[in-house]
Amino acid sequence: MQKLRGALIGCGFFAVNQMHAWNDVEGAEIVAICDRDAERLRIVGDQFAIARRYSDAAQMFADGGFDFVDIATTVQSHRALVEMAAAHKVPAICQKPFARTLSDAKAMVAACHAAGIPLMVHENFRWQTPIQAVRKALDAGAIGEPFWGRFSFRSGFDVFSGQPYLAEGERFIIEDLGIHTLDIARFILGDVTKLVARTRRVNPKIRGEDVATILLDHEGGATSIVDVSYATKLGTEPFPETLIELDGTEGTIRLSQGYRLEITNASGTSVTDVAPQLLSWASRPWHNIQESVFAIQQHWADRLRDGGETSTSGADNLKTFALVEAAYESAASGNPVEIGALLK
Ligand code: NAD
Ligand code: 89V
Repeated sequence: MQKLRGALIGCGFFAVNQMHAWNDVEGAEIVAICDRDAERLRIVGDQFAIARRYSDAAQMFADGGFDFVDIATTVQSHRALVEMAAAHKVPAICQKPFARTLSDAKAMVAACHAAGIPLMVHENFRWQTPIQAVRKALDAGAIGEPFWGRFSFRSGFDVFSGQPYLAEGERFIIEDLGIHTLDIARFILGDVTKLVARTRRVNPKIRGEDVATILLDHEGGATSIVDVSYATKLGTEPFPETLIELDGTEGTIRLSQGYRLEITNASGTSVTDVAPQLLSWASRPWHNIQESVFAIQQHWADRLRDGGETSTSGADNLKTFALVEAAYESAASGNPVEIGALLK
């Protein structure tokens, strides 16, 4: 089997995980990289022995010779780079947050659709082992019909040292982290019709909000809470675990700190360890995220080969991105926001 050849744009903090994961993905390899920062290009090129290096994405696309592009830059460049991929008919993966605005995100999906190329958002959190375990338990009917849920990420971890730009934006936790938690809520309980949100900034050294609480109505009738915080100082730091509580007609699921999955139903209570693997290149506490990076990239390679739709396609991600926009709108106005109107 000939390997799919990929090109990666953006050789920053997180791209190193993506490069390691591409080394492990069966059936794909990175053959070219691009970064406008010469030092980042050199570091990543040398670390992963990539000979084809570019400072300009347009030049890389013009030279071609790859089957897909992995866009690992920050949000400002996503629309231009996805549209460049569409113009060259190159299937594209784009990091989250997908775009700066929902209208940009819609334009990106439309451009790839018109070009006839697959587009996947690198929304990896739903690919984490503990999240997949919750989904599997629900699919197996372990708790009947879920009617209530809580998706919680509360931490005091210093994310700003690795990603200084997170302290600078007008928007912070919903756009950067809550976007994952909202996607998990959709993945577990289905699409959302309406939400209401409250936010605040506790850390005076950053510009955006670092705490958010969001109440969601799901299409299937369930109600859930998504609560996220980077201002929560706990005895044992849980970063980067998403904790889940689900109540169903036949039982309950609790995914608690330490990757402990407890399921209670008529058969009694079972407890399972759903900890992620520590991949050879991974390091704690990031290994949960790092393993999901491998999983989503393997999924991309598999779907690119068989022509199937990816779990977090651009079209799917519009429904997560709409929740981000709705949460900011609701926090600003104080009112609930209907999601259907945003997606029209
Ligand atoms: P970063 O600033 O460390 O790296 C971005 C790199 O892209 C920089 O080296 C920059 O020079 C380069 N770049 C930007 N625009 C470019 C362009 N037009 N052409 C070529 N190079 C360009 O950022 P990061 O922390 O690595 O984050 C990158 C993305 O990954 C963000 O969107 C972030 O939200 C996301 N991220 C995702 C996860 C996750 O688990 N899914 C975790 C961390 C970061
Ligand atoms: O996953 C992310 O997008 C990261 C972090 C986990 C630090 O929020 O930015």
